[in-house]
Amino acid sequence: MATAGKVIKCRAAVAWGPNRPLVMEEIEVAPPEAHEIRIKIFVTAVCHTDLYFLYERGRGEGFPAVLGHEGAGTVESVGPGVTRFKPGDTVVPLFVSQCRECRFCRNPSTNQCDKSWSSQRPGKRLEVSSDTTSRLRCRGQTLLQYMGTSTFSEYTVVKEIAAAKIPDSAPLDKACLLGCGVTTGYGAAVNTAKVEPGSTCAVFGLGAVGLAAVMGCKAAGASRIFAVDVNKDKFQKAKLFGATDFVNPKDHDKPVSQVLAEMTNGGVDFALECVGNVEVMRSALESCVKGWGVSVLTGYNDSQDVSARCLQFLAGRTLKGSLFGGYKSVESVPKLVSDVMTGKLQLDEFVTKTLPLDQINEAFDLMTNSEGIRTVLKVSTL
Ligand code: CXF
Ligand code: ZN
Repeated sequence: MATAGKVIKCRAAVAWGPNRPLVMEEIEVAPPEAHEIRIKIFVTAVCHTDLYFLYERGRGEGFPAVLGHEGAGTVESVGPGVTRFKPGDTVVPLFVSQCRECRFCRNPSTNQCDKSWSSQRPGKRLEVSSDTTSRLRCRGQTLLQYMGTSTFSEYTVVKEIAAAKIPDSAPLDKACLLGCGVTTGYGAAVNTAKVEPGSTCAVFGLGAVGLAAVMGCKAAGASRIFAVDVNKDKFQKAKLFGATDFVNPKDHDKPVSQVLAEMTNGGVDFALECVGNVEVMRSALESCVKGWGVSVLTGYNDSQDVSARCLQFLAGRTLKGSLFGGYKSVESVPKLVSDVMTGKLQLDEFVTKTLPLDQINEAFDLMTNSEGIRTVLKVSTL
């Protein structure tokens, strides 16, 4: 590649501060350093966590930054010591890495790689990489790399342990969704909750994560899948993905947990929270049946704590969390891409709009207004 070893000037959507629209800028992307790869991004989608960081969290730290963590593209160049990739490889950047060496990678029961962006910043919660590890600059300033990925840019640099190699023939507009939303929801059902055949499930929140969770419950053989959302327009799509029953909390004058308990003779076997709202997290737990009910939270909120009565746990309910659907990222994303390519995982319905990267603020507006599921942004051409 003619660009290898050189700084690349390219276009990116820059977040200069909270509660401000992104600005398309020319940025500089430094060459990858040891064990890093530089990626040309072709497509990226907007996830609710990007929106949360920019507009909902309301805090000033972590800027300026390049957001974005659902992307797909090809390797432009590799840094010293890279063994897993070569220029031209098709990849999905990963916000959860898999080094295969740390205590957590060696334990089959978790995907919490110790070298992940999230583990590198203990106590910092939803943050961006430190300025010494960012390879992005604009107008003389370092741009922080959100979630270690920064896919809202024509080029980005990630650690080689934070990318999955996928077939060149993979449909990239679907593959990028496996960088977060679909994997998070589907895996929360099949890996973390371990939904059982014949069981009853409730999915709270019917965005991309929730719909993927519905899909996961169906794939695991659940007999009834309750789709719960305050927006009735979401039910039609949930039905398409396998939901059998629909509950709008607004239609009832009692707590939704009570409504579900009455419909299931005491509560569901599995509940999945896919909103990121602490009240909904509590409700999901309370919707589980005593004795063995399992509630999994996938949503995120870093300013409010989740609370519940002790008796909920003493009565035998379990509350678990799931990051990236519990999938060990590097080895699992290629398998999920293969499931998309063979038709086992049908993701067409997730892509509700395609726009150029320049119109990224429109994609944020659509998400703010709960319109559609995922907007896929075309960043550059193959
Ligand atoms: C996020 C939630 C906050 C931590 C990183 C992953 N999930 C999806 O975007
Ligand atoms: Zn996400």
